[in-house]
Amino acid sequence: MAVSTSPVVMRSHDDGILTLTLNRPEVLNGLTDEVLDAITDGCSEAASNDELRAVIITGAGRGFCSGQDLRTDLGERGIDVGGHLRDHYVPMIMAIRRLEKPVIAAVNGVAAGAGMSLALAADFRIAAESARFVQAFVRIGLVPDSGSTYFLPRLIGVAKSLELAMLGETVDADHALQLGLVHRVVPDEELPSAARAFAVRLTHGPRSLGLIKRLLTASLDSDLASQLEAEELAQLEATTTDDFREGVTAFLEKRPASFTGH
Ligand code: LHQ
Repeated sequence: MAVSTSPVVMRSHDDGILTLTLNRPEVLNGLTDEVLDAITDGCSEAASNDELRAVIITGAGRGFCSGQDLRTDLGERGIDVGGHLRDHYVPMIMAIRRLEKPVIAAVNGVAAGAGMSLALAADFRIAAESARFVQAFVRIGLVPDSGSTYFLPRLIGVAKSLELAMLGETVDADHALQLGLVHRVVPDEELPSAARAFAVRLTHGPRSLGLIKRLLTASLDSDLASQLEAEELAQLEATTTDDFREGVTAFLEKRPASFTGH
């Protein structure tokens, strides 16, 4: 297992999985530019390294991510908040969505503000029983950012999204499961192994997993005709992969397929 440690995000890769662990537990993994850029860099590494086939994002300590670190000077007037969002938050969210490999948020504790947006940007959310989700923005007089206004209504509908965003109430893990915000809820101590088992399963998947992510991501903003066209192109691409050949051969030979991600 290769492990490299930075002060704010720990990176480890093992068995085709890149794990990014936000590592500022004293502020429940509040986001700074350095943290945001480290997550973006992690996604770039996952995109360029063929051996990596899934990414897990999680938090050290009792929090997943408390959103923007409010101890920085962002509250002061005159600070270029727009530039800050554009230069650090947007690249991180786009890197997660553009990465044609599955990204799993292992939500180990509170996910607040842009920390909740980060979890929503992932493809899968596995939550510990003690996980909580808070659209904390309104509590400090802000609007949801980092994609929350995009992902939330698509995941849970406009009515529930308005409620969460306007009331800023805390949603616990079971409620999040009921709402469809998370895929699984597991006991706290089982979260790392559950997230890992989920990721391992995906690392055995074919190259078409990335194409499926591309298509479903595109479908959120497109019409039927465009989507049918995108499916055709992606299917053409899928038929050129080694994994497609292996899938058909394995079917005909009545054995499980062994995919390489190519
Ligand atoms: C924190 C934080 C934090 C610093 C806990 N910062 N220290 C906005 C602005 C502009 C551009 C970019 O984008 C954004 C996006 C955003 O994300 S805005 C939303 C920012 N986040 C929040 O407003 C959440 C603030 N935190 C909280 O509401 C609570 O801490 C939550 C609900 C997350 C957890 O509550 P508790 O479990 O009761 O923990 P706690 O409040 O006691 O926090 C533990 C420590 O962490 C504490 O420090 P201390 O020294 O007293 O032990 C907090 O001050 C610190 N902390 N969040 N975001």
